[in-house]
Amino acid sequence: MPQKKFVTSCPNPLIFQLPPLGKNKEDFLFDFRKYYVNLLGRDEFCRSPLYANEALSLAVRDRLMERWKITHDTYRNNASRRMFYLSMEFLMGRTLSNAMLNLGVTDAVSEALYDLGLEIEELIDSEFDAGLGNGGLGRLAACFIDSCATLQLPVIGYGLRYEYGMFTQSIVNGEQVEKPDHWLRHGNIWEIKRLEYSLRIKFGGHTEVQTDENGSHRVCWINTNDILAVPYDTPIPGYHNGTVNTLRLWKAAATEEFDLQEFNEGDYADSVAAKNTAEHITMVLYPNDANENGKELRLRQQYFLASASLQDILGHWVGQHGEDFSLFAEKSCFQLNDTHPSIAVAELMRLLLDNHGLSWQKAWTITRSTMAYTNHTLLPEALEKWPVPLFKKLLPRLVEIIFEINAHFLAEVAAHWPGDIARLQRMSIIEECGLQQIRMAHLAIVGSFSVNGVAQLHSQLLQQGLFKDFYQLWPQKFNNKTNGVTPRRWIAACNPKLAALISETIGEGWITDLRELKKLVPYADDVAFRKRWRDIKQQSKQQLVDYKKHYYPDVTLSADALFDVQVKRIHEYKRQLLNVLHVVHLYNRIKQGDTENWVARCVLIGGKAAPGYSMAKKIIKLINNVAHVINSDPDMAGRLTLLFLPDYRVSAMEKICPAADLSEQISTAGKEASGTGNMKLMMNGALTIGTLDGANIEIREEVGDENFFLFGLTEQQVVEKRHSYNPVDIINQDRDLQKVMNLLECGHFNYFEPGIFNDIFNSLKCPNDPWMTIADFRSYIDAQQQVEEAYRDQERWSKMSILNCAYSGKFSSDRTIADYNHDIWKLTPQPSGMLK
Ligand code: 26Q
Repeated sequence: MPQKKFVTSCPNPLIFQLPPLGKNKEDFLFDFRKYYVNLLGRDEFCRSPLYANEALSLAVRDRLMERWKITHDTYRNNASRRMFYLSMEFLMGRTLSNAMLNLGVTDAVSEALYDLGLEIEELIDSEFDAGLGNGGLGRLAACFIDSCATLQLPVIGYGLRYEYGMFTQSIVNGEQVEKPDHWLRHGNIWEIKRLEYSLRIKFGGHTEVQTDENGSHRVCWINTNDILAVPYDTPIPGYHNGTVNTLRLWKAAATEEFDLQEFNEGDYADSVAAKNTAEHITMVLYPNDANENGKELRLRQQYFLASASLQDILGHWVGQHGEDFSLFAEKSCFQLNDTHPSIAVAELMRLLLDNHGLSWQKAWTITRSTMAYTNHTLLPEALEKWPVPLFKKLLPRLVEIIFEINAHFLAEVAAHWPGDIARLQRMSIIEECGLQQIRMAHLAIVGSFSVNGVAQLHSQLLQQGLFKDFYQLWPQKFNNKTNGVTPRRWIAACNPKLAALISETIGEGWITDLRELKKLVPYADDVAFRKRWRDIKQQSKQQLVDYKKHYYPDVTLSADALFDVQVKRIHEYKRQLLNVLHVVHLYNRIKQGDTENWVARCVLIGGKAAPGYSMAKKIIKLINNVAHVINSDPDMAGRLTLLFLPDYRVSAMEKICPAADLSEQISTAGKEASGTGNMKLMMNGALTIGTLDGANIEIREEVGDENFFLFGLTEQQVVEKRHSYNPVDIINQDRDLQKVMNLLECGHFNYFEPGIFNDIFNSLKCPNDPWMTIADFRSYIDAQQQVEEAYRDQERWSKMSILNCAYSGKFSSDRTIADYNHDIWKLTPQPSGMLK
């Protein structure tokens, strides 16, 4: 059945030539009223900030729209090379304040709202986070597309429009309780639905070889159950530059005739149910959890993203160039955000072979010169594999293509290492032992011209360990791209007072060239500057105290305490437990009266546990139980507080990082690929206590070891010590540690819940504990002592804080993106017109 045509004729281009909208206070006053009163039908008696937020967002969006169109036209007219960032996650957080900042209208809007008796903060805070990601990887994608727009690179982000994002977390009796995150409940004004660009995605069915009129063979994938992919576009503004790029997210919907057919057969209820099944595909974001591995729906999601995005891109190409793909590789490039979208390698082959009639050789040359793959983890359980039978049932044509790719690839390996059967088995895309499985990382490496890790150590470990065979075969494919975060959201928007002080001192250049923060170095020795720096930190801490009141109205907290922050997903390798051991150690010291020159400390821990990760959930419970004992003990008052901040998310981090004094980056060396929270905290003047892991190593290199609290085994020592690791011996030889373990194990923190933490204690004491927490206890405690010493001298601390910010320039995602572009994408910046 032919698809409906939505566009019947070309409208007159003159209708697009509207005069540019103003960005003054009066312009916003006018537009705000227009939307609030005329469109939304509200008046001065409406108390909900949601409508004021919507009216303002519409006014801001209008300014994005005009720039969006110009950018779009520029890219089309210049026919420049483009990059497509494929990611299962885009953890965007809120949009309004970032859009105002990048458009340069924050002040005008604040003044307009002030005249109306409205507070900009309240409107900003009423927006729901777009939580379409788990953590680091998803937020990285969001920072990257911000930087691409700021660098004016022709980039489109492709992802999924999950109906439910990352679950919201509340704490009941110390335990995590998950609730679905229905973030679209009140609509989403930032997205534009583009039904006219919907595409069909095939699932199931079988393949057949057919002969066409020229006598050549073509594989047809038939009898499929098709699902519609509907695109929703979100504008991504660059900073003060007029560029507005696109984030295109796909929603699954039932195809119309599919319903109709069943309807004709009288299965009305079934046809409605089928519509529902179709929509399941983009219903919910999968949590980052080993237990969710191998789920059929996840594979459907991955293919849905890859197929919709590639069809969209190829369709566009054909619209411009016809069926001539000779320049396609020169003009396009795909970045795969982990293996999650790596089925794109096989899907691009399928589309080029079956839909566009290219030869295998031509299709493979294009695929291999357009795909680039980023790895984000070394943890073996996170390496995706799919059982061949499942793959065959869902995507029969793709399995054929993957096996053919593998056959060609193994021939190449065999030619390189004749007779090395073990190597063939290790490198094969198909794992043969037991149930046949498809190794997605191998598919990604074989199908890409570039493979990168996300920090120096991580990239090095990929080359020497996990992907060693591939590195030996293709050393030139491998490279490092140390992560970064956008300074617009992570300093300018979330810490406006600090941003103003920095700009007043060194100018505004740092916002788009973060290395300029180095100009702050001399001011670290300026007493007056240090005082202003400290005052701003103090105000941010007070704001965080007010924020936490919402969750803990009864816990008193002084902004004078050292704010010691660990916020990230809860995982054993991130070692929130090591933090807890330290807190219990401090508790013991206070109880013993060892409080001379005591440094008051507030330990803040936040993060979500994957719903199926029971150990992580127990860790949350332990943190809350310890917090309860500490926070209700009068001996601790003014000395030690422990708080678990519920529902950690992007908008929470925007309040937390300006207030942090100490950044806890304490993973077992070799396990955290990079980390990006470490960078956000550093930029906001927090000092790091950390292991030599991920990007911590580079942070320390930049800021100097005298401004970083280092502890713990190195990655090499972790590997070496593993065989002889005996945590019980270590406990027995360390009085402090013994006391900490005794107190924990005697049930002091779970008096009425006996035994609930036994799994945790046993894992700590197990010689096979992969995270070797006990091994790092002593050096961690010593490093924490040095933290206290430094904090006691507020002048010294302020100096170190300023230097941490001053040397954080490397960790701008602008630098990361410039590196990707220089080494991999090779795009030319495309400034787009006069409107800034
Ligand atoms: C896999 C299978 C089934 C369901 C979900 C998943 C899944 C989802 C998300 C697996 C992994 C993720 C996310 C991983 C992630 O966030 N990794 C982090 O990436 C950051 C950006 O590079 C790094 O800074 C962190 O070190 C890394 O842990």
